[in-house]
This record gives sequence, C-alpha cells and structure tokens, in this order.
Amino acid sequence: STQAQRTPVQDAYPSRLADIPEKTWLPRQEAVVKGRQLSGPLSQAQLDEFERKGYLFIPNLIEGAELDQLRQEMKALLNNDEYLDKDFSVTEPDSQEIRSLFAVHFLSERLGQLASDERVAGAARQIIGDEPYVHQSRINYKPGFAGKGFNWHSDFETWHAEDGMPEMHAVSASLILTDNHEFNGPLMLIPGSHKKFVPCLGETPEDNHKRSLKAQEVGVPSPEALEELVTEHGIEAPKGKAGGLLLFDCNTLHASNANLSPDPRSNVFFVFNRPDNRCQAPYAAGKPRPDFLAHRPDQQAASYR
Ligand code: 6CS
Ligand code: FE
Repeated sequence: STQAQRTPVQDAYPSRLADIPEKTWLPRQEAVVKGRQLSGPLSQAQLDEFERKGYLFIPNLIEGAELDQLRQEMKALLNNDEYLDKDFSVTEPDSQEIRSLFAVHFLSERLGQLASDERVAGAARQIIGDEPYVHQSRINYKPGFAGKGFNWHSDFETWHAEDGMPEMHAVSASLILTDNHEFNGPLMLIPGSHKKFVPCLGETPEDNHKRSLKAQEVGVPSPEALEELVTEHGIEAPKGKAGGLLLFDCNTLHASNANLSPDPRSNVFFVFNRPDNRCQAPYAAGKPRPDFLAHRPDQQAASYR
C-alpha cells in the first residue's frame, strides 16, 4: 500500500522527485569496503582499488573447461522455452529476443554453485562485511546486431526506491561469458560515482519494472547531472576475455551501448547484499516489486523450479 512510502525528510537518499532536485548529488553515508579483516580472495590492494573507483575488474577469473561449462549452461537456459512466458524472462522492447533472464541461481544448479563459490561470494563478503545473500541474479544477453543498451543508472537508486533496500551494502558480481570488446556493448562505469547519490526526477509509475527492465526511463540522472559527474570522473569500460569478473558497488553509475558487432555479449550476474540490509518497504514506489527482482535472505529455490 502507499502507506509504506516514507517522507523524503527521513530518507538520506530521496529520489523519484516531483520537482527538479535541489542538489545534483548527496554524499554517500556508508563506507564502501567493510570487511577488510574477513577472509576472502581479494588483496588489500584490490580492495583499495574497489574503494576508490567503485569497481574492480579481475581478468580471467574462470578459464578452460569450467568456463565452457558455464557458457553451455547459459545457452541451455536461454534456449529453454519453458521460461518464455515467465515474468522473470524479459525480452527486448521491440522484439521477442531475450534481454534478461532473472533468478538464474535458482533456475540452474550450476549457477547456484557459482553464486556461493568462494572466488565470487568471498569477494562480496570482503566488500560488504558479512556473509552475503543473493538479492538478485540474472543473465543479460545482447545478441550480435540486435542487443539494445542500458541507460545510465545507479542500481541502488532503483533498489532503494522500488525494493526498499535501506543502505548501500550491496555489490554486483558480473562474470562475462563472452569476450567483451569496444563494439559489443561492454559495461561503462563512472569511477568514483559510488560516493555520490544522484536524486532522480519523476515519480515511479505503477508496475514500472515492466518497462524499466526493457528500457529504463525513470530513476535515471538528468543529462546535466551526468555531464557534471562525467566531467569530474570520466568514463571507463573494462574489456577482456570471457571469464573475467567485474565487481561493482551498488551505487556506481553505469550504462551500456547497443551491440552493433556480430558477436553476442552476455554475462551472468549476482547481486550480493548484507543480511542486515534486507529489503523493507519501498522508499518511493507504491508496492514492492516481484521477488525475482529482490529476493529475501530465506527464500527457497522451489518457487522457480
Ligand atoms: O531493475 C533492476 O533491479 C535493475 N535493472 C535496471 C534496468 N535498472 C536498475 C537495476 O540495475
Ligand atoms: Fe544496473
């Protein structure tokens, strides 16, 4: 119900505003790296880089037969016709091609294992400072010549406004399953933007996710705000062979272009959240989104299989 909405006064991260925001950005409240003392695969230097830039790319994390298996698994999932009419399978705005398939750590045992693999979940633990749970998982797929892009956004902005994620204690881990090069629409990030929350203009429409997952128009910073941030911080696009892992903070601004090359671009990604930061009531939307977009720590796979 709309009673779940909070007033902006109580909220450190107000967004979906009716009027043009007073300030371009508000300072981040939470630390970026919170588990330096915990065990895990990342070095202190890697944690420093993540802290500074809001992302870290680890080339060739997975190789050889293990990578081949994961690519096979992705193909099998994308070709599974049973998923075609499910709400967790999202197609492109103008065609029936799959753009994103959600809840993949529940749909696939192999990907479920990957989500709890120490190389991935251990890195998340070191960043967020506690044993992570999967808040969201998905495969993003951009076929050659046909895959569309994603507008600039902060994931946290959506998760806070629409899913009720209280604070910035989540990290995304994106394993690239195809080579990422400058022509197939690799992820672009604004390094350092994770320390600034950009309030966005425009109230959340009902069932916004049905459109936003195809093309996000609400919860995106204004061109003026983006220009200011890019002027200060620049844009980076880590590229590399399949099997590289990109870790990025929940509030790092990112986007990607359409794929105008013949080569598909795909990745599987897991968003890890801290159990004490589980989602509550939305901060700026009428009702919470379906759970394939925002899992709860105790949720079972049974609801998808
Ligand atoms: O809706 C989500 O949870 C994710 N998808 C999009 C297109 N934007 C926000 C967030 O990354
Ligand atoms: Fe995103």
